[in-house]
Amino acid sequence: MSTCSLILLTYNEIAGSRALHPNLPLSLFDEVLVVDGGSQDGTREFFEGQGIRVVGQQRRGRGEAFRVGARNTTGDLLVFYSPDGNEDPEDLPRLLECLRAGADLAIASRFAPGARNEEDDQLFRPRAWVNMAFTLIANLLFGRGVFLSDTINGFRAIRRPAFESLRLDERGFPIEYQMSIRAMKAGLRIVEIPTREGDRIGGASKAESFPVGLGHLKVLIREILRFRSF
Ligand SMILES: Nc1nc2c(ncn2[C@@H]2O[C@H](COP(=O)(O)OP(=O)(O)O)[C@@H](O)[C@H]2O)c(=O)[nH]1
Ligand SMILES: [Mg+2]
Repeated sequence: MSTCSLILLTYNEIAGSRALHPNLPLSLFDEVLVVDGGSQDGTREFFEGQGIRVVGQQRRGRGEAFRVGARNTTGDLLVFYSPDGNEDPEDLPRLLECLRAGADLAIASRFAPGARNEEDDQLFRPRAWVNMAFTLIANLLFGRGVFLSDTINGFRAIRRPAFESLRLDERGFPIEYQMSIRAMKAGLRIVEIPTREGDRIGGASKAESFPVGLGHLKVLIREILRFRSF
């Protein structure tokens, strides 16, 4: 059977890490690794205290963290999880099942039927709308018959050979968008599961809307200019 690695992505995420660690189904994984972006709030020490291996980053950014995670693990299946409260640990086995059933990339979608995103109880949902617009454009330009509802959520699992074949080079948050677009271009088998996005448990988001939105736009333009290659 294929081996699987759980990769936790953290940057000053102590409150969420403490609260969610007991709920993580660690026994499902052959290996668990924390990639830490330079936390100063004890996140790193917390996980080390739990006997979990932690690696740091030489270069900053969440995109870089994905690559550091892949490089420092050996599993055939890679599952990325961010312990900030947004991602439901109960989805972890479901993402794994998708890969075991043959998907190359499995995404926890905040916009699929039955899903919830953090702005759902608001009338004004700027973040959701911008996300959905980027996803719509990606589908229209790069889709291969399957309509994805969330190309941007970072809660996802991917086969290692697929991850490597996409040659992702984005440094920051838009790594997930780049991964989804390139996976569509490459004709990979992409599956979504509906997820219920929880509220952030503590600390602050590191994703500032404006620069991160601009970063997504840059990824999109670059992938358009490269047409079907990357
Ligand atoms: N390793 C690493 N993790 C990061 C970095 N930036 C953000 N994260 C983590 O990625 C997850 C998502 O970040 P967050 O700021 O909540 O983004 P949002 O959910 O889009 O608001 C959290 O667990 C962060 O701690 C980084 O540069 N390196
Ligand atoms: Mg978050």
